[in-house]
Amino acid sequence: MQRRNFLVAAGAAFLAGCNEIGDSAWFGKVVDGAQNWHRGLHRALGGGRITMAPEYDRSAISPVFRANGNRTVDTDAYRAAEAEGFANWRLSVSGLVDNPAELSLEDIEAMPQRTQVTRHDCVEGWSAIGEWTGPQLSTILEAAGVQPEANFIVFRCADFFMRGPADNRRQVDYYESCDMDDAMHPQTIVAHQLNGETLPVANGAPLRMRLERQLGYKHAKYLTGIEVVASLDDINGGEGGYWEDVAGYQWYAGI
Ligand SMILES: Nc1nc2c(c(=O)[nH]1)N[C@H]1C(S)=C(S)[C@@H](COP(=O)(O)O)O[C@H]1N2
Ligand SMILES: [Mo]
Repeated sequence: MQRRNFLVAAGAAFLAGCNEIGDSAWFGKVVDGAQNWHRGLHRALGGGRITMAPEYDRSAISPVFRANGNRTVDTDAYRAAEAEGFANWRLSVSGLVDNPAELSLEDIEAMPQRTQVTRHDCVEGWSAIGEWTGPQLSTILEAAGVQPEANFIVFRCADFFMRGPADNRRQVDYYESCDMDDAMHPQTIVAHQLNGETLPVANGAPLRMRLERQLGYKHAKYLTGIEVVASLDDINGGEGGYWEDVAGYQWYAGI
């Protein structure tokens, strides 16, 4: 992955040479930290256009969409929610918004929907193509009225991993985040269907994120909340995601 990111960045640097990378103010901003450098150059590949993840024909859909990480949520509350078909599941929209909300699945299904057939790439070395359906995150954020200080969206999840030595096990919640560019990207959706069916529990029922330009671990499953924040510093471990906090994964996992 490291090498791939490097190649993407190197390719972008090359292409950007024909563009406006010489502009010192813009370049200064982009090279402000290695991660921002990668992120800026990844975006520069599109020459200012929105870069879209490839979309496929339905015939390319994988016969089985593998599940990875947590395949269910080990709490009584989740088991009860599953038993009632997630009828009372709520997605909270909170933080730096004018109109905080608690959205039901009905609310989410009543919004304009996007369906996309995309390839999911996991860092562990497998990929699968699936068709995802749900409202664009931008629709939800526009309705919520994002305030000007907003810089990131935090995705809260119902699940967790137990970590630490046997005598000091602690529950560490899964979460993820993205910047406003990815949040407003047309392919960033809150999915409630996989391959035309209700999202299976193993794949994050009843709601999971799809952030198609980034690696698998960014696509938060068992979504309970969308939180609009100015900084990630005070959120959980401060690195912007579960794997980023516990294992040093890159926050910007562009592919
Ligand atoms: N809440 C939550 N989201 C998660 C995970 C998880 O364990 N919990 N695993 C991540 C990883 S590493 C991958 S590859 C994908 C797997 O999605 P899938 O189970 O639908 O294949 O979900 C991501 N999102
Ligand atoms: Mo993954």
